[in-house]
Amino acid sequence: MGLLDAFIEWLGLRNREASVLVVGLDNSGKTSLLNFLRPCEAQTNNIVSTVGFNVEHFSCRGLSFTAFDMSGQSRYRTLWANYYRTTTGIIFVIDSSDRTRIFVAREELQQLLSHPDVSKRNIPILFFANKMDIRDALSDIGVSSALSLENITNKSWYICSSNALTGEGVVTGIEWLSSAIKTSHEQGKK
Ligand SMILES: Nc1nc2c(ncn2[C@@H]2O[C@H](COP(=O)(O)OP(=O)(O)OP(=O)(O)O)[C@@H](O)[C@H]2O)c(=O)[nH]1
Ligand SMILES: [Mg+2]
Repeated sequence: MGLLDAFIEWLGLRNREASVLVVGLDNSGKTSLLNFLRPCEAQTNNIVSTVGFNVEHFSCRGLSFTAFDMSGQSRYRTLWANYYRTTTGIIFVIDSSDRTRIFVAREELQQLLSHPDVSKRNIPILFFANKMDIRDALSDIGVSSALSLENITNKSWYICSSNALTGEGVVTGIEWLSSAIKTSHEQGKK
């Protein structure tokens, strides 16, 4: 590393990169959350259910994110595992108003956590308890308890209520993920 590179690194000015996998059941709001993170002029009102996956880019706190927005439809969920090995962070989105399917979300989460490419790595996981605006939606504590998040002891994780339509909670969550990924990069260097 040259002197200038070392100085830029020391100042924390380098825009480092992160690859994140965005998963959760269909209709939970994954694409809507990522739409909110686009520049205003690139946001769309016409969001349709994702087929396969889409790739999105955004930045937060000096970190450039490449986000793989996976389809949550059951026939595409097997695609998620293809990205576990290379991902530096996971965003798991839950529709907090869908009390019936929260148990399906729980099963998908258990499968993700027990996958060999995830189970032994300290990949930070950000949970969005989305659709907080809907009456009778579960709180972040309710979602956390339904998914038994307290059992995740070997990874950094954080849960945040969100409204993907107004953006409430979205930046708070992404800022946490940026810090957690930077910390895991630093630990990886040691
Ligand atoms: N009220 C409310 N509706 C939301 C919110 N987030 C997303 N939606 C709506 O939920 C529906 C599904 O949103 P998507 O972003 O397509 O969900 P997805 O998780 O990407 O779904 P798949 O691509 O099928 O996996 C859309 O009609 C959104 O407008 C939210 O926070 N509140
Ligand atoms: Mg989608």
